[in-house]
Amino acid sequence: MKFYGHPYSNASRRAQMFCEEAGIPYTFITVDLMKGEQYQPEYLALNPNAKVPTIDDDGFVLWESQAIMRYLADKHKASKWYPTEPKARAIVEQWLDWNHTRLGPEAGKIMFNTHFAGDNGNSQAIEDAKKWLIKILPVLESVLGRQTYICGDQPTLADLAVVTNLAYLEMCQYDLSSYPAVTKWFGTMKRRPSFAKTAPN
Ligand SMILES: N[C@@H](CCC(=O)N[C@@H](CS)C(=O)NCC(=O)O)C(=O)O
Repeated sequence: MKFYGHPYSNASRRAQMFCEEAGIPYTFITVDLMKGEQYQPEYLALNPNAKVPTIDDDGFVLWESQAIMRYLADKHKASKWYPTEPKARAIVEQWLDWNHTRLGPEAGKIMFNTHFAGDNGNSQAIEDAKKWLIKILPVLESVLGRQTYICGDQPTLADLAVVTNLAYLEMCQYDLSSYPAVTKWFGTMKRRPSFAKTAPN
């Protein structure tokens, strides 16, 4: 399987982390976002959004990091990571959607305006995102105060997806000290070999 990604992309990282966790073989192909390789016609033919990640699984092309995770988990029968029982699966879906629609956009804004935008970084956008995070992170704190992982006592796709956004916040020196349960879980997730293996170098 060809895996098109970029080391600093949190979206790329979450799907790559899952490949590592599930032992799915892949060849990582760097799409150099800084050089604009995502706009090359060959890449746009795979992913018209000009974003990473994208996979080419023996001719089956798929983009959107969390869709990639779901597809690979189903294909490789990784039900530990993506349960098949309807209620257990629905909870994983709930948190994946939460990650994509609530946490991800704010973490992305902070990361983009701190590290990627250079002199064009928008400090107001960072402040606005921080205001949203004050509403969003307590939701995570609450669930992790009751159980070890986001969906229960075992990590699932939701933990892999969410941890990549926490990693973005950490890269921006975001202070998590008001969230002890999140901090503890983040430490646990960071000790997984898949986290080190996919770290930007
Ligand atoms: N919702 C998409 C987001 C993908 C995305 O935004 N990727 C970023 C890197 S994190 C990207 O490729 N950006 C390149 C650009 O905007 O030019 C997913 O989860 O795969």
